[in-house]
Amino acid sequence: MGEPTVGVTPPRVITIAGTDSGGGAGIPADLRAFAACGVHGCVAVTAVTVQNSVGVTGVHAIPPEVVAAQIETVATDIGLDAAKTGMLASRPIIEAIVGACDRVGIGGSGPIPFVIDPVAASMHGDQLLADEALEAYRRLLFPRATVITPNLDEVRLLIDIDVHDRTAQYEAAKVLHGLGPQYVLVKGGHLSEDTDGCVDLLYDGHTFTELPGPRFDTGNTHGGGDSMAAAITSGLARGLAVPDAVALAKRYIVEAVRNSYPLGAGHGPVSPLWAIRHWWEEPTP
Ligand code: PXL
Repeated sequence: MGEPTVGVTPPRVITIAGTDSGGGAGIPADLRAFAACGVHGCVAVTAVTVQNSVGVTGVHAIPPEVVAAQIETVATDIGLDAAKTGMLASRPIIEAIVGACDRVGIGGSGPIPFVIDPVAASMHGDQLLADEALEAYRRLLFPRATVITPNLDEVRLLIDIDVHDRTAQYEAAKVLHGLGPQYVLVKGGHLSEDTDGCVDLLYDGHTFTELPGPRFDTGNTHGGGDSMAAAITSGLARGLAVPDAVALAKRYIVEAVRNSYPLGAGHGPVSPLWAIRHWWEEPTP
């Protein structure tokens, strides 16, 4: 262990994302992952979702200028070492985010690393993004991204490639990299025919890196993608290079899924705070 860090400001990050009233995905997941990874998490809310473990019954978007103002207000006072996006809801919100990010140096040629998790739908298939906003992801956000982290459903929506095997996963990574991000992480969690476990694929335009991991037989993976992108963001805020931040996040998310739990009648969440289980499982002295 190093020196205690009491009173020292931790790395600062922001999630630009939607709420989840069921507490499993979106901002609740991001903030738990940030806490687990030892960074200070700020928030720009894009939408309020009405949902439980069974599904999403309402989506209420925040005015675009309010989303932009949250980002700028935080960046100009607290400061930011990395940023991530989750559910962005609509094209006008994406356009407002791009303006704010350009003004404060998030992504693109700015100094603040930018993780784009292109959230399009919940694991129940409920739509979290307007159809016309996909084009804004490709044209406005991906060229500014340090790393993008699509799952295979998002790959299909974004570039119309149906990934059923590793070869197609490689092809998807190449096509997505052509849209401008520095790194692409094509997550393999939805490749259920994969007998090798759960292999995520990182590509920087030159080198492919496979990140293998176990596959757990659980329906309780709500918030898994969010937590992983939040862990990558935390690693980047700590100054890690992208491949190291992604490798750390992979180890982190495997444990979060291993510790997932049932909740309600539908899909339960992963456990972004698995690492501090000893706090509540061991008796207080
Ligand atoms: O896990 C993707 C996601 C992100 N953000 C919000 C969500 C979900 C999935 O349901 O509800 C708000």
